[in-house]
Amino acid sequence: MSKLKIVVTRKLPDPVETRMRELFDAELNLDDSQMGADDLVGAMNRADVLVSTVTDRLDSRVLSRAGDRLKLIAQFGAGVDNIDVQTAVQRGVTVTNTPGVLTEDTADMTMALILAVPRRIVEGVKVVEADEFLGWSPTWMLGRRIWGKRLGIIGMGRIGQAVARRARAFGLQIHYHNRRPVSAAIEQELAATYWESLDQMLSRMDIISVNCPHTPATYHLLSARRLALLKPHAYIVNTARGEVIDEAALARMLEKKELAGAGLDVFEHEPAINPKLKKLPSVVLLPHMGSATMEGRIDMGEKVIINIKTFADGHKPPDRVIPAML
Ligand code: 8YV
Repeated sequence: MSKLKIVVTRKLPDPVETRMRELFDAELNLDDSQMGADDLVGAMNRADVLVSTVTDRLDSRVLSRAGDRLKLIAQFGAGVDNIDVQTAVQRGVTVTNTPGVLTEDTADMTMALILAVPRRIVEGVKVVEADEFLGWSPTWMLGRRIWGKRLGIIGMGRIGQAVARRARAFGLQIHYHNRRPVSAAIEQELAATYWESLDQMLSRMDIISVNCPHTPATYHLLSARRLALLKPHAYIVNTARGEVIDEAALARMLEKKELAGAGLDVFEHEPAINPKLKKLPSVVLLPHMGSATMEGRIDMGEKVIINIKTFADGHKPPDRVIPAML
C-alpha cells in the first residue's frame, strides 16, 4: 500500500520528523521557511494531509484553491484560529488539533507573567545588566503583593484551570468568566467564583488572565470599553491569543497609567507588536513561547501523528475540530 503523502509546513523537533518519515511519505520543511498563500495552495494540491501551525493562514480563499486530494489538516497546536474550519469541513477536509499536551507549559508561563509583572522582575534584571545596582534601599523597586489578590480568569478550560491550580498555591483568590460554569467539583477544588457577567468581574479584579481561544465570539472581547472597567491598579496577562484584546486600546491605557501593567506572550498582529508596548517598563513582552518546551513540542508532534494514523486507518481521529465547538 502506498504511504500517505504529508506536507509539514514548519520544521518540527527531530524525533517527530524521524517518526513522520518512517510512517508517511513526508515532505518536511528543514530550513523552517514560512509558507505564503501560494506555497500553502501548492502544498494542499500535492498532499493527502497538511500538517499546519499557527503561522499558516488557511482562510477560505486559500482553502478554496486546495486540491481534491487533501483530506486532512492536522494542526500542530491547540488553537485553530488560523484555519477557516467551517470552509475546510464543507470541502470534505477533516481538521484536527493537539489539545491537552500544552496545558501545563502554558499555565506555567501564565504564572510566570503573573509573578513577573507585579513584582517587576524584568525591570530588576535590566538594572543588574546595566550595572545600575548600587545597593539595597527600603523604598526602591517596590512592586505589588500577589498573595491575597483577586485573579479573574477569562476562559476556564484546561489551561484556565491549570492556571487556577497554580495561582491558588500563591494565595490568589480565583474568579472566572466562561461560557458556562465548570462543574461544582472543580469549582470547589479551586474555590473558584463564577461570574456570568464579564463586565462585573472585570471591575472587581486585581489581575486578569486571558485563557480563552480566539473565535469570532472572543475577538476584542477585551475591547476599549471593557478595559476601561478595570481598576487602575489592575494587571493583565495574556498567553492565549492577541486578538482577544484590543491591543491599541490596551497600549494607550498602559501609557496613560490607567492600568498598572501587562504581561503579554501573544499579540494581535504577530509578529508585529504595538511599539508603545515595547517602551513601557510596566509591561513584560514574550515572543509567543507559552508552549515552547521540548517535551511539549514532542508531545504535540506525537498527537499529530496519532491523528493522522487514526484517520489513515479509517477511524475518526481523536482530536477532530468540529465547527460547532468553536
Ligand atoms: C503553539 C499555540 O505552539 O497551540 C497553540 O495554540 O498558541 C502555540 O503554543 C502554536 O499554535 C503552534 O501551532
